[in-house]
Amino acid sequence: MTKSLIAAGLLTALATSAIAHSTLEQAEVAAGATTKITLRVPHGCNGQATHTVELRLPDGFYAAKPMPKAGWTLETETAEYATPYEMHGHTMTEGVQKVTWSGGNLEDGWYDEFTVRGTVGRDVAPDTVLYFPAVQICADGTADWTDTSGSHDVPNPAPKLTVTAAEMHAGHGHGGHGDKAGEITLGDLTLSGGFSRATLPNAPVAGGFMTIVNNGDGDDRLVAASSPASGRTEIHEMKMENDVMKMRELADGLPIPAGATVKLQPGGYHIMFMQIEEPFVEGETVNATLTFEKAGEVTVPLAIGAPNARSGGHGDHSGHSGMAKE
Ligand SMILES: [Cu+2]
Repeated sequence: MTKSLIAAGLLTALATSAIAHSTLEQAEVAAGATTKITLRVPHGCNGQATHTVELRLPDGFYAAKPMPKAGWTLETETAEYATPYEMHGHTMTEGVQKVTWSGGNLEDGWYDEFTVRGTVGRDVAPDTVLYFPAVQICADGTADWTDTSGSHDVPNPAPKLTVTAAEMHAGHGHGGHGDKAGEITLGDLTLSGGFSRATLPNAPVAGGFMTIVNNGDGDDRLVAASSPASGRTEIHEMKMENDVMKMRELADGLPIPAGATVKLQPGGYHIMFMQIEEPFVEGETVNATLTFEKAGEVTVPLAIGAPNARSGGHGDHSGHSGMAKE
């Protein structure tokens, strides 16, 4: 009786370990996006502890930076990209293509994650599957996750994610010369220079900034903003009142008069991301969907700069802001 129970338990354990593959936490990423990929390692090699994890990065995944892990030695292999990548006006021809974390001890009964950040090429076609083959090395064998056939029937499928269509023309990538980079046209409006700022730990709010030009003959008005990154998104202004800078919501929205250039900038008008769930990380992008009374709705990618960024680094050629302080 006791013996058969143990046997049944063993069978269950074996079955479970055969099903639990190493996979990526992320299922999808937009072309052109800078993203974190997280390799999840749910068990060892046939019961043994994993001491080394190797992760290969696919063509189409650029400017990769691995995250170090306490207790593990981090090594990278740099090689030429099969397809060079244009970023910020220069061509990247090589970068990290393999990451190895070694010297660790991840017991079979434990779970851990291994992280790399990188950028998916803007030219990678939607529905492309990027494979990140991984190998776990144990004292006496390996668990490999290197099959890139896409078949569901193999015992060792490589971790993967699917590329989705690029977000709207962001301030990165081709397009050559700065002025037009990151410009979005929506009816009579031109939006440019969109950026946000990295948040400090535990800060639940962040600002969104850009320049909006109304090239038309009619007045318009920014009436609403939303973002997948924030629980609530408002349109705010900052104003000096009795020597104190005060922030308030513009309940009626922000007027964009005919022919006017309206700047959303630190210390002035801004999009306010509130109840943000995850910190805004410098180098990543946050999307804000803006609704205008006349021009309609548009999603604007905001490049996340340093916590004290004054501009997006692209497309902000405006000169003096008039409000140097916040
Ligand atoms: Cu605000």
